[in-house]
Amino acid sequence: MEIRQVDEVKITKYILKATFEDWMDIAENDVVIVGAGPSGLSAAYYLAKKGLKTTVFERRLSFGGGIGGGAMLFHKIVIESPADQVLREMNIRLQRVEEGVYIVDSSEFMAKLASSAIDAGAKIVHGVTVDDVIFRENPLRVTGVAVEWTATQMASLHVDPLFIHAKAVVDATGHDAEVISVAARKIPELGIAIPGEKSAYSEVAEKLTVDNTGEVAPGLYAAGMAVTEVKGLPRMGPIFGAMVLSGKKVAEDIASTLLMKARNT
Ligand code: 48F
Repeated sequence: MEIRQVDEVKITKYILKATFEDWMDIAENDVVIVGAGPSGLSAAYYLAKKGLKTTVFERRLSFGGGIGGGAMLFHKIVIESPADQVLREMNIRLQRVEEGVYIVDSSEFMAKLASSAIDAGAKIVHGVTVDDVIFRENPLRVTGVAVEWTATQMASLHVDPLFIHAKAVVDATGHDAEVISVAARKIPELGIAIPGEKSAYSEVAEKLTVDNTGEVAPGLYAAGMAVTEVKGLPRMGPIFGAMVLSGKKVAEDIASTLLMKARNT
């Protein structure tokens, strides 16, 4: 086998050129999603399918958020209807255990959620932490995010972030609702009060989480477990239907708002 020889500096230049072209492009977006867990990836899939320019920033070097850890590191996930429809759309295999309740393999769930979002046209950038938002007054609105390398943060280096514009920002960071928390603290005019997540009550938590998914301040949306934190709802544990349905709902809300605005301009 003849393996093509590539000079080291060429490798460097190809990587730098392609990366900087990407960053120039993703500096302005229709939607920025923070977190590549189940809610963020589902939202990215549905937003990109609608033709909206969607970038996901994920602080880790992996996909899936809490999916991989499952419950106590067990690698099976419970999904209930109607979320199974979303998984079927992504060719994720389901094992029925009772009417409307299914078991899914966590690695397949993570991989196919991510590949579905990417194939639909979403961009996912790893190793980047969102540590703040951008806002504008008159009208008061969140207009983007501040991003920093996760590695820089871990090293506690004093480095300024870069800023990224978006017409809508989705906090899909999970239990800590990191983006909405920082916006609530630093922009009190947004009037966001965060009651915090309640203890587990799975039977009601799934529906409440999906029903409460949406805009929490102009331009700033909550999906997944960030919703339970921001709205003071109970947690549900290792059942994931609400996570993908919440991602789908936030995508539909944002798409209808942005597409309506585009029609009216
Ligand atoms: O935690 P995570 O999976 O959030 P989710 O989509 O799903 C929650 C479930 O996994 C589970 C549950 C369901 O029953 O309770 O916990 O709401 O994924 C959140 C992702 O966001 C990343 C984090 O690494 C994870 O992959 N993340 C968190 N904060 C930031 C971030 C940040 N500031 N910047 C970038 N990524």
